[in-house]
Amino acid sequence: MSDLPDEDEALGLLTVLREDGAADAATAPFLDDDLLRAMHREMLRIRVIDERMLMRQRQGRVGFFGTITGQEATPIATGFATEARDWIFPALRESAIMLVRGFPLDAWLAQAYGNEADVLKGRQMPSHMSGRSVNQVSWSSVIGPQIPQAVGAAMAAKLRGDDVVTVGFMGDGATSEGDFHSAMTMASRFRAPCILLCQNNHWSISVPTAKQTRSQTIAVKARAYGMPGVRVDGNDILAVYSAIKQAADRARAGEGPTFIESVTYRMGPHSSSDDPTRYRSDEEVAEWAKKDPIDRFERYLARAEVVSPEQALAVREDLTAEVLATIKRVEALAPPALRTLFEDLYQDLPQHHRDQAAALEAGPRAPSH
Ligand SMILES: Cc1ncc(C[n+]2csc(CCOP(=O)(O)OP(=O)(O)O)c2C)c(N)n1
Ligand SMILES: [Mg+2]
Repeated sequence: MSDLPDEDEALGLLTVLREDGAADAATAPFLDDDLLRAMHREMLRIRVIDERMLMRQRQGRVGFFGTITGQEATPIATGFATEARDWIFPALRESAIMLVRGFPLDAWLAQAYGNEADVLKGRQMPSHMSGRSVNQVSWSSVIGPQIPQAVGAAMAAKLRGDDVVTVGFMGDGATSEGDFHSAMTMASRFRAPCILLCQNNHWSISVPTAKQTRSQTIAVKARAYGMPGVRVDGNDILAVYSAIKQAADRARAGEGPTFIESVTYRMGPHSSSDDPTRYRSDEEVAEWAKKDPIDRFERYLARAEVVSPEQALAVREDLTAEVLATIKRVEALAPPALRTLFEDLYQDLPQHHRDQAAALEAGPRAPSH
């Protein structure tokens, strides 16, 4: 255990941005202004998408949508702190990494609508985005399996000598699953080049984290597996960026996995199917609203004279126009063609499927009496 960093990393809270917008010189990463502006833009972009898509869901135009409002810092930092060749194994709130990596917004939104532009042909649960072109697998709707999958992919990369790091995400609820234990054990034992990152947003649907575990922190669990556990302020994008960059460097240098607990808060409902007012207080939500990760970053950007409040507003307006125009385009597309029901399973379609396809093509028959 002697090679593990100070226990404080797992019990404390790595922070860069102070409430007043100043950055802690001891922990701040050196990032150039263009990168800071790009990070800000991406945080705002997913915020705007979430606002607009939740409205679309309420209007009945899309069946399901999961927002990440309040949790933007972790996925956006991941998008910038990892390399394009690294693989992402998300839980439920990391689809925005795809956008940072250049996945087109049209194609991304098409996966929320499951229409003809959806590369998954409407077969996946809506909004469970994935993109082969950007090395990101689908959301894991089942809680936990993506953690050992991320470890397995990292072990494979190591065996093949590929310079690839994998990032396996989970929520706080997922740390109570058996898959968490298997993944942590294997990752550490085989020094897999991966980052296992828990977004502790304080809730697993209606179960608060305090009822999830008696462990002092989630990060400290990593020590028992023999790997560093780092607890970071998940509403502080510069702190999360630092933690992920260091973990990725460690993994690439052959020093094995790192476990990160990113402490944040889910501001919105668990998904569009949830009503959080049934199980948590308005006061708690109001307290966290004051810690909004975008506001916090904007105070820093203004103080550092990188993005003024007026410029931030202009970026938001610009993004709103772009997002609305894209939604309009994607919404106008047709559902996947019916014949796609018969695709991708057989090389040669069996006769009974051909008969069914022909019947479908011919349309409904008049009822026979
Ligand atoms: C194995 C399994 N159990 C239960 C569920 C139902 N479920 C979906 S999301 C969720 C809570 C997940 O909480 P957490 O891991 O903290 O992630 P968060 O939603 O907070 O991001 C549950 C219980 C499921 N999908 N899979
Ligand atoms: Mg949670």
